[in-house]
Amino acid sequence: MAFSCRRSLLVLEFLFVTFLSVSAFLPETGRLAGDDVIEVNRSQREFDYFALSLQWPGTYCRGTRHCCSKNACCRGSNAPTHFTIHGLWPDYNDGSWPSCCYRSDFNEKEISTLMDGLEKYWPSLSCGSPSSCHGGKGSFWGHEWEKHGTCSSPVFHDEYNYFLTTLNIYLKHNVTDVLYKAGYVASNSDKYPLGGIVTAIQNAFHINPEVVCKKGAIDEIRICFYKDFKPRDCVGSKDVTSKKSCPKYVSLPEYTPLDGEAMFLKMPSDRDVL
Ligand code: U2P
Repeated sequence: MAFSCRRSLLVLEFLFVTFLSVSAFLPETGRLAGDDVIEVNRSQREFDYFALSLQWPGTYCRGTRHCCSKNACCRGSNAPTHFTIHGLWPDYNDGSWPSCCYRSDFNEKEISTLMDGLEKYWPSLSCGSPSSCHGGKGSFWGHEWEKHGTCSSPVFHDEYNYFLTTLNIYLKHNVTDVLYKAGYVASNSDKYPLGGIVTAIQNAFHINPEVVCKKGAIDEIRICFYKDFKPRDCVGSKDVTSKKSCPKYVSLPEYTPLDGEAMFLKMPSDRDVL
């Protein structure tokens, strides 16, 4: 009797140890706010810092050929004239970054109370539908949440906090205003020294930003933060560095509204056109 009891205990012990060692190699699953079951991709280590990437509509919208309701470039005189949010990206100090860290399908309902702010400060500047992490296509916000937001753990665990905090950080660091006060205003004729633009941001936030250009025009400005959202220097990313992509004198193009109505008349349905 004592022997069979000890044998059962040994079997249980063996099963327990086996479970522990096997589970160490399985994707971690757990429950997050909103009761989502998550699968964490352990192969991507925790990020080092955040980059808030801002896009300049004057440059981005020059590439718009067709209109649709979701594209803020198509808002005519109401189109954004300030830097808008591209995304809040968890990054590594070596210039690379994690992406699509666990499965959490974007649910717009979770951020419905933030819609006004998101439409104004974080609109899509394209009619395209970016790919989501797990197959298929989705909205710009869905793409940013799934690709970057899911990698921002342990700072954020849910969509709502990711989008809310990004809006707050953006509103606290008004790059458009900083450049405006330093005399760098949207213009289709003037060019500005890249060094002057960088210095204006350095003076305002005491950090080195990253500037990305397209055809001599400012395309994006990135400002970076520690995990507690204190500003810090950005690390030039592997593919685009300010030195590589920007000339010494850059433009900050004015937004020229498309003939939106004519575009809509030609294309009555919101066709996805990249
Ligand atoms: O720079 C081109 C694209 O690479 C992604 N990117 C870039 C820098 C960085 O720190 N993190 C990052 O993800 C961006 O991809 P997206 O979010 O647009 O899919 C960026 O557009």
